[in-house]
Amino acid sequence: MAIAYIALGSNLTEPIMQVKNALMALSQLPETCLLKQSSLYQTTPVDCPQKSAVAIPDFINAVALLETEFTPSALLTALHAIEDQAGRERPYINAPRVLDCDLLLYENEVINTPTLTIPHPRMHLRGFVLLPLFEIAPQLSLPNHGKIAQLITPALSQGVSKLTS
Ligand code: PH2
Ligand code: MG
Ligand code: MG
Repeated sequence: MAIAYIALGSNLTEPIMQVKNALMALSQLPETCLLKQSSLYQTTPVDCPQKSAVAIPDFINAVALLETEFTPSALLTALHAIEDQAGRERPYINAPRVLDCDLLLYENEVINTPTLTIPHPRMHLRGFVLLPLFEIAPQLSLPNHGKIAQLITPALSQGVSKLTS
């Protein structure tokens, strides 16, 4: 069994429901156990191009910890299937989305292929990933980037707040 961390995000079509449904879908994957899930967080969009006068909606983000028999590439395929099931469309880079499921970490592996980069290349900079990840794995160290406790300080000012309900 391998340990994997997954980031979930949504800013379209009832994002809270989308992220909750995605957590349920992760818990139902075969040969996989959902060990931990973070709270849901409301987060300010980062690096999202605004294509019209309408403001980009805030995101709902969360992070999950899985134990799985899936290989990294099989897990990636399963995550894409969960996104497709939610009706994900990809009109342009970082477009608003009903659901984004990103594979952040798989064991301590460093993987660089055309379709998969682990650790996720921007996770060490992004509060919407780091704060929920810190909630469920405060002792974690990221390959190449060190302890999460040290990474979260600059991320605290990025507009990430835990949902209370
Ligand atoms: N995802 C992105 C780009 N920007 N910003 C927030 N707040 N939350 C996200 O999940 C997010 C983002 C690319 O996947
Ligand atoms: Mg993403
Ligand atoms: Mg993605």
